[in-house]
Amino acid sequence: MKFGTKAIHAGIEPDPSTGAIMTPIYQTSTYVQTSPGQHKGFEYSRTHNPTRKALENSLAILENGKHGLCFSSGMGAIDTIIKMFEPGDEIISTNDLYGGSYRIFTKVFQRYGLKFNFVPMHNTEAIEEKINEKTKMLWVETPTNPLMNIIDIKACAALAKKHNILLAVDNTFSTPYLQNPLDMGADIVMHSVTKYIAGHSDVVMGAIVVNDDKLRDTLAFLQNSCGAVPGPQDCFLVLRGIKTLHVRMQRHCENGRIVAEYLDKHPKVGKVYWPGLSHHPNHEVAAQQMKDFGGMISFTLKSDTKEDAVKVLEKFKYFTLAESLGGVESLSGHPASMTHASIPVAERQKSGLKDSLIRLSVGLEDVEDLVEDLRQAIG
Ligand code: P1T
Repeated sequence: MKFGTKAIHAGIEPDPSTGAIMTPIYQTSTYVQTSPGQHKGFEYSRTHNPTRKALENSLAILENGKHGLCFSSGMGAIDTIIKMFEPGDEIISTNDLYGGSYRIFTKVFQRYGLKFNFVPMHNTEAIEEKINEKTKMLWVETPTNPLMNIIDIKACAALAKKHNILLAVDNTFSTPYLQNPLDMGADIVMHSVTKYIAGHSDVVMGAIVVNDDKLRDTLAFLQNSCGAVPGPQDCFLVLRGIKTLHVRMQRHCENGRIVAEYLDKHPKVGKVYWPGLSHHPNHEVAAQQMKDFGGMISFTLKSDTKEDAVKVLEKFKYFTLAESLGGVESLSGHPASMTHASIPVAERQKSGLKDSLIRLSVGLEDVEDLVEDLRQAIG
């Protein structure tokens, strides 16, 4: 089955009691038992819910995986993955990553005795240097948020295998339409479903997909024990969003290319970060592991000052200034003071995240209007 067909049909069965073609919103916390332990597969909605189950099956199939698990947010999914580890364990993470991921690693889990090493993972050699007998997992984001570095998933999988450690990939920016990390040897795929998968800026949700049965059981145990599950109404909205994921992603990529190429030629623009540009330092790896290059673009102005970046952000009409990404509408952001403000300045500077950086989530509007918005804002 091809991706678009999967997006519409995968994991979805007509409702067994009514034949409803759309999975109903099972707005229930509990399920009647005829005798203790005798039920129809559902006991309590923290553990299972039929609407959530349909979504988990759909996501597993889209990622070419065996098991899906949905969470109340992307952070809820990350929290559950990291809770698999013990004090003293070490995790190697990319040094350019979502500020909230950096925050939970350093401000929450470091307090419980876990150690995180941040390295520029687009340089695969830098990873191996940090691996020791305590290392338990590689944490990859690709493209990275917000600098759009591309990390070679197959090379990371080879390293993880060699050292008998796990490889987790935050696939939020790519979506399963653009790349499937499990096919490239990853053990865990994680998503902020809030973004492209839901696609309409109306839901906060996270997901994990794995192949290994034991890994699934450990994660499901932690999920059920700690409780970060999404409600059925949100699951319904995401099931609806998924049905157009392939069509939306095609347009995000098309519009992304036109916007990136416009910025790249603009005399007032300094650097453009988009993996589809042939001069992007990891363009070759991106071309190998991604179907297309996505709709996330960052750039700086030639003047390279925060003040000028803020002026542009204030002038946008369609690139609305807001956190988040991946919805039908275009958004803009200032990572240093918004999504990545929780990363200390010195760390941001080490990874190359400047105060002058502007991040765009290119939406599905007519691209002529988006280019005109850039023209009037940059001047
Ligand atoms: O917001 P939430 O659904 O909890 O997902 C967290 C998350 C995880 N991973 C990546 C790569 C992300 O980009 C995010 C959330 N990011 C934003 C809100 C943002 O504007 O970058």
